[in-house]
Formats: sequence, structure tokens, C-alpha cells
Amino acid sequence: MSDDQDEIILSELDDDELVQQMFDDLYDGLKEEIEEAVNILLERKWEPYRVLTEALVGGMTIVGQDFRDGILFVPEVLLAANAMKGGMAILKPLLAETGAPRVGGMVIGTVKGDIHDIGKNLVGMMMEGAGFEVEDIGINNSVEGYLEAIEEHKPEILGMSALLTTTMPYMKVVIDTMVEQGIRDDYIVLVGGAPLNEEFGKAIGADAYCRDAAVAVETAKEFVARKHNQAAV
Ligand code: B12
Repeated sequence: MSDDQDEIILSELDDDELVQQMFDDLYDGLKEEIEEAVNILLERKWEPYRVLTEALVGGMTIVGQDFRDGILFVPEVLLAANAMKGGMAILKPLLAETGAPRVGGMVIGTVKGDIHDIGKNLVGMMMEGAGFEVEDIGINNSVEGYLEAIEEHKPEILGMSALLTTTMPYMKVVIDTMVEQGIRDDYIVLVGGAPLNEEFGKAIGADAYCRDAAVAVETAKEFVARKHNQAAV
């Protein structure tokens, strides 16, 4: 972090400068500054979704690149994630307050061995905004954890997130267990996370892979509508 940080008055920056400053502040893990900047953009009538994608996810992408290249390490990335969560907490109620009618239910969680939760949280927020009732079961979920949650909440959709190449195969363990128990077809299974792709989603027997939260919402709506139509026939 540079020493002149204190001299920057966020509200005096224009939108482009402010977003650039947010990239820097996210990189430096400055939660309060991120929260202030999110509020400024909202006051300037930015849509919450635009703040989320252009400023926060945009900033996190830079953090991700430098983490990959060995420029940033876990402690710094944790601080950045914490700052991101501060911004997301402000946006969450706004994204959820769209007044959309209830479309369906979703249980969502990150798989066993994996503690990444920013993407999952974002999907949960966007799904709530679209009218889904979301039960977030957190990180590091075992097969039993997923099965108990779907048994309890009876959602239309089960969502699994994995950010590591070492944890993504666990999604297949969950789906295979659902098949063994004869409950696979009772649920729409959506999977996501940076290392996944459509081919992987198909190979493990998921209904769909979604590359981001917006696609997750569209896909979920489509599948739920299809399911309800089938039920009506
Ligand atoms: C932040 C971060 C961390 C933070 C996590 C903090 C937190 N609370 O989440 C911390 C520092 C803890 C961390 C730890 C580690 N990390 Co990390 N991390 C990241 C980083 C930089 C960003 C991830 C992120 O939040 N992205 C922003 C969100 C918005 O994007 P997203 O997660 O992809 O989610 C979107 C979509 O994928 C999709 N989606 C996601 N989930 C779901 C679920 C459903 C159902 C659907 C439909 C869609 C969906 O929608 C989301 C929103 O649009 C990535 C880099 C990257 N490029 O992804 C590395 C990365 C994932 N981490 C990596 C590694 C190696 C690790 C560690 C092993 C490092 C270490 N040596 O300890 C540990 C593992 C800890 C563990 N057991 O889980 C590697 C993984 C490499 C690999 N091939 O497996 C990456 C890719 C970095 C890299 N290039 O090296 N990490």
C-alpha cells in the first residue's frame, strides 16, 4: 500500500478513477475503503449488479492473476477476499430486494476439502435476487452434508461449488451417491467454479455447468420451468 493512500478522497474521483482505485484497494485488502466506494457508486445510481461485476469481481480477477503468478500469497488474498466480502455484504440486501416472486428453492455449498466461498456466495445472492429461496450450507461439505440438507429443505436445485482441481472430482462422489440412493432425478444439479467446464459438468452427471452467477440464474430458471411443465403434463 502506498503512503499517499490517506490523501485520496474517494468521493472526488470520477467513476472510472474510483473503479481503478477499488481495484487497488481490493488488492491491498482495504475493507473500509471498498465499503465506502461501493456506497459511493450506489449513490451515483450504479445498479448493484454492475457494482458487483465491474468493480468487485473485476478487482478480484486481478488478485487471482497475481496469486496464480506467485506475486500475491494466501495472507494477502485472504485480506482481499475479506474486503470483497465487505462490499458484497452491502450489495446483498439490494440484490435480494427485487420483489421477485418465489421461483424455487436451492441448497448451495462448496465441496469437501475446499474453503473458497466468494463465488458460491455470489451465486446465492443472485439467486435470491431472482426469487429463489437459498439455503447456503457453507464450505467443506461432505456427501452426508449435502444429502442431509436436500432432505431437510427439499429444494428444486442442488448447487455445488469447487475452486480446486483436487476438489472438483468430489462433485461426482455426491452425484453418484444420489444415483445409488435413487434420488438423483428428484433434483436439478448445477455445478460451478473456476476450474470446471461444460464437459466436466456433463461427465460427472450434473444437469448443467454455469460459468458465472448470471448464467446460474438463467439456467436455474430454465430448468425449474421445465420441471414444473413436466409435472403439469
Ligand atoms: C480468493 C482465493 C482464495 C482465498 C479464498 C477466500 C474465500 N473466502 O473464498 C484463500 C486465500 C483462502 C485461498 C486458498 C487457497 N487457494 Co485459492 N484462490 C482464490 C482466487 C484468487 C479467487 C477465487 C474467487 O473468489 N474468485 C471470484 C469469484 C467471484 O469467482 P468464482 O469463485 O470462479 O465464482 C464464479 C463462477 O465460478 C461461478 N460459480 C462458483 N461456484 C459456483 C457454484 C454453482 C452452483 C454455480 C452454478 C456457479 C458457481 O459463479 C461465480 C460467480 O460469478 C482464485 C483464483 C481464480 N482465478 O479463481 C484462487 C485459486 C482458486 N486458489 C488456488 C489455490 C491453489 C489455493 C490454495 C491451495 C493455496 C494454498 N497453497 O494454500 C488454498 C486452498 C484452500 C482450500 N482448501 O480450499 C488455485 C487453484 C489451482 C487449482 N488448479 O486447483 C487458484 C486458481 C489460484 C491459482 N491460479 O493458483 N484462495
